Amino acid sequence: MIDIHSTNQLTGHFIELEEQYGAHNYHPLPVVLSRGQGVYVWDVDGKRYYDFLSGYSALNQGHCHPRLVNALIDQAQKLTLTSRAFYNDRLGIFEQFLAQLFGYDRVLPMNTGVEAVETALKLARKWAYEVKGIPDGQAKIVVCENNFHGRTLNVISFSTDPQARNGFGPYMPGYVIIPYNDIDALERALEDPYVAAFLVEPIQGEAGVIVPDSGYLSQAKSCCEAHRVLFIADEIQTGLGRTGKMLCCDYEQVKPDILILGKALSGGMLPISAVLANDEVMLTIRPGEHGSTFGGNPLASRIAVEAVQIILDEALPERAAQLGSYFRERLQALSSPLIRVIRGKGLLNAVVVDHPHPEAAWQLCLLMRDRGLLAKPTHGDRIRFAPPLIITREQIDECLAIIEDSLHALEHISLD
Ligand code: IF1
Repeated sequence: MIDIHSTNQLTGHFIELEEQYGAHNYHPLPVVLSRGQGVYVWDVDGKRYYDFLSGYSALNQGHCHPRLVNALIDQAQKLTLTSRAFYNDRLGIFEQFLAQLFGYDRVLPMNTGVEAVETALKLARKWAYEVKGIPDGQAKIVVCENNFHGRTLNVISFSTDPQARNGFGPYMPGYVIIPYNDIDALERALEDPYVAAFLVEPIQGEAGVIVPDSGYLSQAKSCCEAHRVLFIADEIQTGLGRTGKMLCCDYEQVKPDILILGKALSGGMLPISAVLANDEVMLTIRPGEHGSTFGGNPLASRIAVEAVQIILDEALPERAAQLGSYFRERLQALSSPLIRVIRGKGLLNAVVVDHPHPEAAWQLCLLMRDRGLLAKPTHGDRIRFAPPLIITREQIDECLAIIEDSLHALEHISLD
């Protein structure tokens, strides 16, 4: 329940503005933010919070990283947009940097994550017809139950979440849905010669940070190779250090045929996404067949290079791995009766709240907010804990104290 009246006037004012003039496609936690720096955000009254959502992992580098702010300002004073009708002096540098870092021939830049997913799916279909030889219009893409890959009509066509999907039909055909973390199901699905690709999240984020069994990704990759099916990894959320490696697929030495990046590719500055692939796949799309006004603009290109360079320079994947294990161990050691499970890898973590009241997770988030930590529940009973990767051990300790105190407080309030 949003209790606007218990919050102060300024906060209430901004909440009411959004409620009155904004579409009601979100249900935000009642807190109004006006500043961010590093792991912290401040509300309109100057109260400071730890950000444990990190813009759904777009802020791996922390809020307003000084190097990103400088890159943004510097490039904004020179050139921001050319469209792809002309070349610019930043895009090629960005493409070369990303291609060499991840070991691919080519990069296709887009803006939002879902646009990059759409791009990968278009590439897979084009490859299926031009290279694999699937009859035109017959290509199928295999996806997993409880996937989250974005919100376009095409992508929600293969969602299994009724909230994301229902009421938006008709749906795009050509998708086969199998259970996640089930190699046998994948084997069976790939027996169909019309399958072009398998699209998968290395860890399912929206589903509540579902980490598949060790070996799943590498077996899935082998299975795809055996059937000449493209393995497409959606690393929009898991990539760029979040899970404790540069890519989550690195845990199993899996190199996707198509790699999708987004979110932290800009460190939160603006929407930047990218698709990486080798020539055999990438060159099936020719001039005029795909693109975007803003994709690959010089401002985005400049920021993306800086954002990834920060991840490398500050060794953020290693940091996420160490502090993530530490965080989960300490959280486990609280032995709270209100936490049913703790899941995660690196600093992509979630807990499932164990409480009979359906609003308990929401209440816990309000209690944590009051104590200076911001997190948001999903699917009713799950809360993700995913701070910026620049967080320190001392700050993690402080956050654990806040979480512990909030759990105790929840035990002692009555929900009805
Ligand atoms: C919202 C979730 C996170 C993603 C993966 C593609 C996209 C996303 C693996 C699309 C986006 C965001 C969208 C955001 C909530 C958030 C989310 F809970 F919905 F699943 F992070 F966990 N692939 N995820 O996670 O990227 O087009 O949004 O840039 O409010 O919808 P986008």
